[in-house]
Amino acid sequence: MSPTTEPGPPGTSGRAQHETGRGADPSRWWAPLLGVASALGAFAVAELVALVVGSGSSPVLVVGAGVVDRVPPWLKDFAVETFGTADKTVLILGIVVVLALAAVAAGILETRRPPWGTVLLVAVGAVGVAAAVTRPDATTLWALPTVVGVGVGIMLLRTGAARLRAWRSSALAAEARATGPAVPGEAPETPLSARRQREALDRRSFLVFAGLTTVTALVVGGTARVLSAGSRALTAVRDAIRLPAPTGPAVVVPAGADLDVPGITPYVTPNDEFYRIDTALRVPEVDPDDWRLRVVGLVEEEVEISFAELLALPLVEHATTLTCVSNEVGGDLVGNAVWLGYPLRDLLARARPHADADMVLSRSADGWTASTPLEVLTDPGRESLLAVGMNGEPLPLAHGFPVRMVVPGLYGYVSATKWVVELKVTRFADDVAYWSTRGWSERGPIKMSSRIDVPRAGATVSPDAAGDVVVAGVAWSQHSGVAGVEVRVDEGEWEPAELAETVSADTWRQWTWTWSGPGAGEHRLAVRATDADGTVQTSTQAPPAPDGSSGWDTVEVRVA
Ligand SMILES: Nc1nc2c(c(=O)[nH]1)N[C@H]1C(S)=C(S)[C@@H](COP(=O)(O)O)O[C@H]1N2
Ligand SMILES: [Mo]
Repeated sequence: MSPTTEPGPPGTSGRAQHETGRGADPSRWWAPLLGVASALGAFAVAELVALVVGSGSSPVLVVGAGVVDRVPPWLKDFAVETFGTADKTVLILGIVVVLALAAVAAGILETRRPPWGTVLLVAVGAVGVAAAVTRPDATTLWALPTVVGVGVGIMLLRTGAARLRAWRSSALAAEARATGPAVPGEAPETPLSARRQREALDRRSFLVFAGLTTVTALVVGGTARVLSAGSRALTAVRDAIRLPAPTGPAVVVPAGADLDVPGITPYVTPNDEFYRIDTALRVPEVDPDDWRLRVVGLVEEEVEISFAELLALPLVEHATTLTCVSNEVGGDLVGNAVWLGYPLRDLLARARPHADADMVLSRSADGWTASTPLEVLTDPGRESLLAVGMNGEPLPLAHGFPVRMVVPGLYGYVSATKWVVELKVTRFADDVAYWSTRGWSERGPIKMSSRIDVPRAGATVSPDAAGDVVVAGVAWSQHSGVAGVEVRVDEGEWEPAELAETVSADTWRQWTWTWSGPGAGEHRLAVRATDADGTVQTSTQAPPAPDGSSGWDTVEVRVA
């Protein structure tokens, strides 16, 4: 951006410029860039204000969150299918592109047809404010980053546009004098050198302004972003927490839960490898000192507890395999952990739900909701937990710190509320949860499933010295438990696999089967499970929506 180079498209011929007389118009290239510079300024200021107002209030995030909540289910499914867990990044990029186009338009409009650029910025700002104040966790203050940001953006745009127009007219004047008749309204005797000087001054005035705006915006915005990585402070709070030991027996994972098969999914999923699914564009930051859980609705007595009170209650440990309803057959949106928490049935017993209640609508700090059947949560035979610990540590921030729900046997979208802050005892007839209004079933028991981990699909395998190929994987049927797994080669007989140990009926189990003397060439392996009730996993193929995928996992391999 050297102030002495004329920003024109390379290759534009000088003759054509002189003929049309518009070649010297600097606003053609600088007006769009002015729009972008002003937008950068607006965002830098907005980020700065968001630092004070709260980490969730930054304009791009609130607009993104608004989009997440409003996209039609088919588009959401398409995004997840196409981009997987990168869908959030793609969404943010999309918003940035739209905003950049709006900024370019604002720059051109404000230069050519003032005040239409200002009007456009006000309109974009209005969308931002609407998105901010309709966030479930927002206060009216959340409008502030957008309002102040857009205000500053408009000032920059108007100042810049005025300077650009000045430069434009002096550039055109110099150009006209150089190539043809004098400019109307200007004394013909103004020497060309004076006009050139005038143009140079106007050019410098604009370019210095645009350059300073851009550099300042980048520095201020960048600093604000770095400072807003406030989750670092919360990480420190989390690291300082010492969870109490369970009052009941601790979960001891026997060595036999993990088979000695390279490439098999471990029985307990390490926290940093655990799948993450939620609608949050930025992980909600819930300070345990501020955290309260309220039990409200159809109850005899409302209950409210703090984090310290929760930790002081008798906590239990239980291993539960979580599964996402969006998991495809053979997919990896499933993980197993040892959870530490307080039984939800005990908490609900304190609140004494009314007899006509049949559902608990749990709500997170960021306004997401899940509907869980009340009878599942009060079932004495089921360890539904208000969890604070995951595999011996406080919950990771992304997995619901400081407190989440974990319910054996139900898909996450109807049970596993992270950053949970409210339990509303209600009725399915009266309330609907987040995903139930978006094409998913209001109840979501997990479907029995099994997966082949080894060999990988498409692999070429060679039998070992004994002429065998090891086939292995995991199978789950939470709360009933997996009692058997069978494997089939091509369309042959089902052969029983060997099952690893487990610590509860609420977790998956590893399995392995020895494929003896496979013939060379292409083969297709299939797996199916049987639960503790003797039910065999269905072959009927179903997609994830509306209530979970089904069918047998199959992999094609080549024996060489
Ligand atoms: N607050 C909140 N909790 C949530 C969700 C969410 O979007 N927001 N998603 C649910 C879904 S769909 C699943 S599958 C599980 C995933 O939990 P994980 O990310 O710890 O694996 O969280 C559940 N809890
Ligand atoms: Mo999910």
